[in-house]
Amino acid sequence: MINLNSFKVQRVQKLNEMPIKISFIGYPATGKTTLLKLLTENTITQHYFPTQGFDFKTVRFGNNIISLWDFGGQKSYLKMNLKSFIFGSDLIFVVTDSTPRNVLNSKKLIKIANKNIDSESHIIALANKQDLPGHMETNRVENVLQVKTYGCTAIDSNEREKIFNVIKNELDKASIRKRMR
Ligand SMILES: Nc1nc2c(ncn2[C@@H]2O[C@H](COP(=O)(O)OP(=O)(O)OP(=O)(O)O)[C@@H](O)[C@H]2O)c(=O)[nH]1
Ligand SMILES: [Mg+2]
Repeated sequence: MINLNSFKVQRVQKLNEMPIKISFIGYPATGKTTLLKLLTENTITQHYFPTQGFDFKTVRFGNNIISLWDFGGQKSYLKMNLKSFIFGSDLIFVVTDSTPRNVLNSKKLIKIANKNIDSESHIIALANKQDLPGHMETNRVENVLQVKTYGCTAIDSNEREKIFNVIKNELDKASIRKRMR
């Protein structure tokens, strides 16, 4: 069993001095690993290898170092470890595949996550797989989830900048919230 404590990232005091922790959670095959690859390697492979446990990558983003955490979505595993996973996150992205069923499941996941975060963390949703026929539109996903939601297509390398802008936007908001406290 992996000892998660050794991997915990400390809470950010000043955004440009310490690593910022961003977590990606969501049920299996919603596209979390693909998103991380898009952000850190810009490689797109469409093979599905379920993430066993978790993975993380570090990127420099302006003056900040950001650690991106990718948590495997297997239900029993996720439920058991969610609290440790998201501990100390500055942002938590809940990734859904924009199907009605998965969006409803993601709503439940957000509820559970909300019970396990402190006031410093913030939950945002990514409505992924917007390229697939029959996908729910982003505003409909947002209405269901009741958290700020951005639409995306993680297998499209042109979306890299857009997703970085989402991160930048949300980190700016997080920084403003911190200053206001
Ligand atoms: N059509 C489409 N397929 C996608 C998109 N994003 C990811 N996929 C595919 O969905 C499958 C699962 O993607 P992953 O990124 O491995 O999913 P995951 O959320 O990390 O899954 P777990 O590790 O099991 O939790 C892969 O075959 C991806 O290529 C997308 O935006 N559109
Ligand atoms: Mg994965």
